[in-house]
Amino acid sequence: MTQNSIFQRRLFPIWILVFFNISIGSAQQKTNTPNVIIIYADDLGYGDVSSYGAKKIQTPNLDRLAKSGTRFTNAHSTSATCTPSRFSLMTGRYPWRQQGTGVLPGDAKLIVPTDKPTLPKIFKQAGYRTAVVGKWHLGLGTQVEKNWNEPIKPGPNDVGFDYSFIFPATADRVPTVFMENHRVVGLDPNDPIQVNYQKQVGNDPTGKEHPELLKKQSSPGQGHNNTIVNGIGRIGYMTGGTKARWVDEEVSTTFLSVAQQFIEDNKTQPFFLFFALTEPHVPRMPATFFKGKSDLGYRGDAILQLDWTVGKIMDQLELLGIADKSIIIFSSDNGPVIDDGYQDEAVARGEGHRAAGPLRGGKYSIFEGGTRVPFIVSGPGVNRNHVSDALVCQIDLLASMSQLLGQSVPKEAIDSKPIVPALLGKHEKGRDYLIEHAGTLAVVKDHWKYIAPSNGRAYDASTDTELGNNQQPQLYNLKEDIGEKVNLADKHPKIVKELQDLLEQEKSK
Ligand code: NG6
Ligand code: CA
Repeated sequence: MTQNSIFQRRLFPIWILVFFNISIGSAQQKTNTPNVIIIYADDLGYGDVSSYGAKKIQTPNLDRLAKSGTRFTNAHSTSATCTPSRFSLMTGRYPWRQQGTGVLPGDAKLIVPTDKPTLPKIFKQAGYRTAVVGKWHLGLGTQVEKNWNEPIKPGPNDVGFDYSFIFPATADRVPTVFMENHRVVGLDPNDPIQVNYQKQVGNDPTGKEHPELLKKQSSPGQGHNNTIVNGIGRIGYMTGGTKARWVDEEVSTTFLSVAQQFIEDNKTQPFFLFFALTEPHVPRMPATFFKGKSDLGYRGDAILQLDWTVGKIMDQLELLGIADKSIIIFSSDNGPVIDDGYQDEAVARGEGHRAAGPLRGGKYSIFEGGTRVPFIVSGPGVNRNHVSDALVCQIDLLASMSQLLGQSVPKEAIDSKPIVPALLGKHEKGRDYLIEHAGTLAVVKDHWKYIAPSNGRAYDASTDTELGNNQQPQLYNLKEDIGEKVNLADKHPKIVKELQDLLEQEKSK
């Protein structure tokens, strides 16, 4: 007999019912405020994970996560690069609605509005402690010119995170320092930092002038020849802050230990952690322990390090006895790229490994390889050992977390859909359609994908990527042709028109 029916039949005196009600109420409270950890990889492809079909690399921890939850086959970032995908994850708005949301330099100003709803603010409103640990790449401060030796505001702490431990942009962009809350970590005031993306500052050697100082696995193929830090040429110039500069091999374990400390500190109260990993983005410089472990070069080794990191978080939740109260959402900010501007042997050593799996294109591409990424959800209320084909997007997390926490979806988050049943793997229907973005735009609805005509290049030789641009409309049947090989636009003008209209309607919002 259920507790409800006991109540209905009034078998117990009222005071017992009242008592029961209270305890049921607080139990519900508990399950309605699960901890949420988003683990966000950088440039990890659909085919880089063994549960997604990778054969040449094994990711046992991600596979364990998939087994304990739901693995999505049709999940997306909004965009085929980092900054725009993160922008939409934070705001619930497509990045192409706002100017200046492309890949940012390391000295960019903050692009997330401080006065609008954000994903972490949803959690804060529900009484959670919130943190971001890892790659930020959404800008800092109010302008490009800033003093890195003083607190820099606004930043992550001003858009909803109680605590932040980040690096400002990417591993290949200066400044190569960590920032805790508003400040550079470990900065010696007698050795101030200066950063510039226009011209050289100070006397630090550059990759362009001193290639002999570069490590073999990190010599630049494209760009990446400004200031050298740890034998790696970066994008942008910096000087000073010598003690504050990170050691590349330690970046990942530094983030892990900070993330674990945050989890430990908040084990008795609801928390939201956005754990933004740097793997397998360039420069791939895994901890010594992982070097050579994958047989695929440092890119593969970085993926093993990523997988190990995910396992460490899962183990910690178990040890603390909070795994059954914690939802882990794992995904990647965009698709894979093998050569992203360093000669790190990823191309030669990665032969036979299909980082995008069966998908065409990868990072930078409007083909599915650009935005269709691994996406795994596990935790309380999530269907276990399940594979879902529902169409879901990271942009939906804002609305869905509002839904999960019993809040109304903020009206500003116009592109975010509340799809909790789909995200928990309990319903196979996700969103109705999705706009994908990589310079040009595409619409995916049911099994059809329409790519809007574009004058952009069809192919980028430096990264060996099919960008997917075409001056003609493209239409693909993803059910029969996941590799987007056969353009059916001429055959199905009505479907083309319907999706074009849908795109125009979305653009005019
Ligand atoms: C490109 C960089 C690439 C990477 C990318 C951003 C060169 C030649 N290429 O401009 O290495 O940093 O920007 O990647 O410099 S993302 O994942 O943060 O979007
Ligand atoms: Ca990325």
